[in-house]
Amino acid sequence: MTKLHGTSRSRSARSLWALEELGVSYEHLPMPTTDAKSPAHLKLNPNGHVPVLEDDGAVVWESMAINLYLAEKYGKNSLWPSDPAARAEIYKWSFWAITEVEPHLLTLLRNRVMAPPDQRDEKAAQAAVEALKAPMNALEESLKGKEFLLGKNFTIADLNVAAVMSWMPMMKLDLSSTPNVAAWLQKCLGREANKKVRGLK
Ligand SMILES: N[C@@H](CCC(=O)N[C@@H](CS)C(=O)NCC(=O)O)C(=O)O
Repeated sequence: MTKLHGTSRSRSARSLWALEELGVSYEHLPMPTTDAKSPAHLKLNPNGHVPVLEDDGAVVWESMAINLYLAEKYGKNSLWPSDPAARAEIYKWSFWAITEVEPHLLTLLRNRVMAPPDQRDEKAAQAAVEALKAPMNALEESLKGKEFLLGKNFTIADLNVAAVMSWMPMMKLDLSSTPNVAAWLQKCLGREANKKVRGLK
C-alpha cells in the first residue's frame, strides 16, 4: 500500500507529481500543513513536515528523497536510467535545486507572496532575484542543445528541478535572459501528470 501525506498546496506536490508520472497506484491524504505538528504526524516525521510517503512499510520524508526512492522503485527504464553516471546527474541536479535555488525562491515567496504586506522586505526579495541569476545561467548552459537535463528523455532530475522552480511563474520571475530555461520549465510544468496534481486537494 502506498500513501502520500500532504496537501498539493505544499511541497507534497513534488511527490504527487512523481507518483502520477510513474503511474503508481496510491492513496492521497491531503493533510494541511497546519496539521503537520500533530502528535500522529510527528510519529511519521519527527520534523513535523509534509510530504511523507508510506510505501510497503517504508516511511520516507524529504520531498527529494521520496522522489528518488519512487523513481528507483517504480521508474525502471523511464524516469530512472540504469547507468550510474546518469544517476549521478540526477543526484547532482536534485541536490542543486534544493541548495542553490530553493532558498532564494523561499525568500521571494515570503517577501512577495506569503507575508502580510507590512512585513515584506523588498530589499531581501531583490537580493534573492540577483542571487538566482548565477544558478539560472548555469541551468541555461546545461540545457543548450538538449530537450531535457540528461538529453532526450524526461527523467526524475527534470521533475525535481522543475518542481522546485514551479513557484517561479506565480512570482512572475522574468526568465527572458535564459530562454532555454524558460522553454524547458514550461515543457516540464505542462506535463499531464503535473497538471493533474494542481487539481488535487
Ligand atoms: N525539506 C523538506 C521541507 C518540508 C516542509 O517544510 N514542508 C512544509 C510545507 S511546504 C511543512 O510541512 N510545513 C509545516 C510546518 O512547518 O509546520 C522537504 O522538501 O520535504
